[in-house]
Amino acid sequence: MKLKVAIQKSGRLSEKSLELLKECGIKVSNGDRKLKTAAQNFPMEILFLRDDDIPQYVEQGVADIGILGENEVLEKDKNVAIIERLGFGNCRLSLAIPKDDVYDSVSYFQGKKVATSYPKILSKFFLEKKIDAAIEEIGGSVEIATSIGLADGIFDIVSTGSTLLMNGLKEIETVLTSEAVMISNKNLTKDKSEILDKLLFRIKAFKNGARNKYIVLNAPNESLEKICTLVPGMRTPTILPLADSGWSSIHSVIEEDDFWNVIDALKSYGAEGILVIPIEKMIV
Ligand code: PRT
Ligand code: ZN
Repeated sequence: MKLKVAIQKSGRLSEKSLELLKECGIKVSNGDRKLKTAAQNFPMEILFLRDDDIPQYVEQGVADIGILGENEVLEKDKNVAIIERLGFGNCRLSLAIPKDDVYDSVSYFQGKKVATSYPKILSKFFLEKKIDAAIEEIGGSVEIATSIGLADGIFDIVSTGSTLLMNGLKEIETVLTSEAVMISNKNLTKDKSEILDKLLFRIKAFKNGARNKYIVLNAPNESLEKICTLVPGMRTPTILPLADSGWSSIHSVIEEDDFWNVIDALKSYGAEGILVIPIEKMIV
């Protein structure tokens, strides 16, 4: 029994998707870019597909799970479950118009025409905002649609914004923020669900590791209590006496997000010799 995983064949998410599997200890060789390949040390088969096809294949059970942009999942609107957010491929779906046009509100689009490869998401947005606009569906190069006179505005994926800038456009509404997600067929067999649980366990350990740092520091004993509340760690911090009496070494784990604030506070309590070390995997 193998879990069939669909990932993008060649595109922005391909490399990161394979990297994620690698971080989960799963060995995949795709030297010759086949349509499918079996993992060497995990009950998994990998299918390499266009991202547009992944939702449908997962719905039909051709693949059991898939990795692709959330934008694509929402646009295709298939009967699949989003089971994990993966933290890469971040982008947004935004409306943009010629940079010299005056924009006050979304009512700008009333009676106008917008070009996009994401007609479903856009029409839902216009419906919610009660805007009556024409949607021109095109397959690619959406950013040139206004300059060639095809549309008044565009709705497309934006990451740095430099493509818009180069095409004389400005971003005026973010409709959706997106990242790579894992989707699953809703009727997996018990055997396949068990393999998926193993995979998700490993993904979580990797994500936790990436989000946290191991911290080691020396502190005067009189500040131990305050410092322990700052770096509570997974259960409690480890405290070891230093040879120098009156001082201890503290070992703990802190989150990347409040990293610098914690460091500043630690210093103010007299901590020194602070080492911050990356964590490869973290099982809580
Ligand atoms: O061949 P296949 O159909 O599989 O691939 P594709 O061409 O449909 O998709 P691909 O590989 O371009 O993108 C796959 C996914 O990556 C998208 O569905 C998004 O979820 C995600 N992603 C993240 C992006 C971007 N960032 C991105 N910047 N997808 C596209 N872009 C485009 C953007 O539209 C713009 O034209 O890249 C260009 C550069 O963006 P700026 O804003 O940085 O200039
Ligand atoms: Zn695509």
